[in-house]
Amino acid sequence: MRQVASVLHLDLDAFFAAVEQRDKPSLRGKPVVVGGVGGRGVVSTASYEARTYGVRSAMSTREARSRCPHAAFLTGRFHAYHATSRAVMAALREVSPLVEPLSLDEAFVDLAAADLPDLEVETVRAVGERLRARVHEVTGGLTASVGIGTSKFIAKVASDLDKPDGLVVVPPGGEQQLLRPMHVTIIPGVGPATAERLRRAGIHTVADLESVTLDELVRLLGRAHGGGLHALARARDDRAVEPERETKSVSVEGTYDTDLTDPRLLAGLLTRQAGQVAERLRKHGLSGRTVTIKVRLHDFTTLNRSATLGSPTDHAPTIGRVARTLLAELDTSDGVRLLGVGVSGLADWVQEDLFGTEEDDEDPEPEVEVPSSRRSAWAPGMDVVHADLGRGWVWGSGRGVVTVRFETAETPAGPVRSFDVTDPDLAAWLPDEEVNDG
Ligand code: DCP
Ligand code: MG
Repeated sequence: MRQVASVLHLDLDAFFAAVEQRDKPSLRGKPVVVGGVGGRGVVSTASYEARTYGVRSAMSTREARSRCPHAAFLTGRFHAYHATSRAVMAALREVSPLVEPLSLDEAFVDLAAADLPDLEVETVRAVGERLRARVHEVTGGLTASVGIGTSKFIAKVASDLDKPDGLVVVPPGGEQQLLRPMHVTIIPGVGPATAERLRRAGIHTVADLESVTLDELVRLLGRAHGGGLHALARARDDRAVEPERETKSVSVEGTYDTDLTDPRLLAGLLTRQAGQVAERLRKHGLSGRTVTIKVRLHDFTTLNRSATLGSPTDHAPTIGRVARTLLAELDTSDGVRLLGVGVSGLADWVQEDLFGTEEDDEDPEPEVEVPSSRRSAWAPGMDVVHADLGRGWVWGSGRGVVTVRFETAETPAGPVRSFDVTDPDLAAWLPDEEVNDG
């Protein structure tokens, strides 16, 4: 725990839903639910308007529909979330070089490494307010909640206190007063199992926990965990803000309209993507040691698996082989919606192969044909472009008809038009793919 409140935590409000409301003006101020829209779908997040009806992250979409039938139910647009996240992280790095992203919408910033005259409460509060305004600006209108305190623990607790669109500074010395009435699950590392064990010992609040001796806690939870909780109950947290080393990567991914289940098709897609990754690596004179696959399952769960090679490669067959091996270890029997291959840990040179030439492939590249049901699977929320009417998004589809609302972040709420699902003038819209960070 520091003597000054110099750890800042920022978390965007209703992140995916806020991006959707930004890009779909007709949904601003309305209930929006983002997640799996199919029968087995799960809610990723809900706008604050939808939360007043009791819709929550991780709830089944079926339950969300019954609680808030008039909400817009949208599938996710990860390209937009990634681009927005990059803009936010860049804004944070303008303040301090020490930024530790925790997820797409959340990061710690070490204000001790910022160029500030002092770290008094009023000074850091002003930084927090400026940062919130800057995030609003660079994201085209998203709001963020900020917490500032003497440790990561306190900063993170604080950012949640006045959500959404809030700022809370916990002054040095005010930590325990803040924590004492809170439930023990506020402490990082106290999950349901630990909370249950504590409950059985009569420990509910942080104040209860504080009154328990170290020996007692170690007896209850073991040395490491017990010792950690004893310290955190007293707001003692010395974890440093650790900026991620920038890990550049080259990746290719594809999203599919239907759940792909055929293992040969999936392996074929990975092989083709590995070839595209290798081509880009060579074009940029790069090679990397870590091969990653990304798999989004039917229920919206996204899995990343990676393997690190002994030396950097830009060799398509090698990348493909590793990617297929990684995929074989996952259960994809219920279907895959997104598949991607990336190479990271990049070096701008390729290791000479000291053990002779690499074989230029054992298995010939398989022909892959993704069963395209584009014509019948316009997912609600997805970006489209019409030959005459320009850009818009899928409002809904069924019975051979797809309805599109023509609007973007830069336009007012736009008109709705319906088309035959096979209309050749209508196409899915995606931003150009590039070499991307992380
Ligand atoms: N997310 C998800 N599945 C979950 C939880 C979150 O896909 N079970 C995604 C959607 C969220 C984003 O991660 O928009 C950020 O998660 P947060 O927990 O920060 O939630 P929000 O930003 O949506 O809301 P809040 O205003 O509470 O921060
Ligand atoms: Mg958030």
